[in-house]
Amino acid sequence: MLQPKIGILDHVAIAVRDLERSKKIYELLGLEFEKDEEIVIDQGVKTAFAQIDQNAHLELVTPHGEEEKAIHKFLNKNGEGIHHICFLVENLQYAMDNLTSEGYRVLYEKPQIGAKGRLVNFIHPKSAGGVLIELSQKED
Ligand code: CMX
Repeated sequence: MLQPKIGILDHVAIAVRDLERSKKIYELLGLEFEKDEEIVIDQGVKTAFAQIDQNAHLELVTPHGEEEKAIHKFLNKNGEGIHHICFLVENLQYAMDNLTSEGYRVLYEKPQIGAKGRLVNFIHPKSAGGVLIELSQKED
């Protein structure tokens, strides 16, 4: 199978307890956060994005809602810190099939709707050297 086109870093996500408080250090370092924060219901998170360069962003991500989702669990276990990295792919289903056929553990059977309404999926950290990797389908 041909290699999927993976390689453009879209964002590094940091799990935080308080978005506003956590923005400050990055603003002092010159990053500017998008005015609108986004709630991603399916993931139980609220996010704030800041552009770093043409492709890459910093994402601050915090729990939203009552349900105990992945980000709650991560914060309870590890405290604040780097949560995942996200790469853009041309075709998410293709990338998922390719990774699965190579023995990697992709979390969802079907692409999910993530931040910015993009199709996303994740590679389990236990099959990716301890790093949670998100794949996000590039917008046209
Ligand atoms: N980075 C690295 N390792 C992680 C991790 C992370 N973010 N989250 C969990 N782990 C590790 C745990 O520490 C644990 O390791 P040990 O067994 O050595 O203690 C192991 O993975 C646990 O795996 P698990 O029992 O399968 O499941 P968890 O309940 O801890 O959930 C995961 C892990 C990846 C399945 C879950 O976090 C998930 O579904 N993530 C995808 C969705 C997501 O992260 N959403 C939030 C962000 C959304 C957004 O930004 O839009």
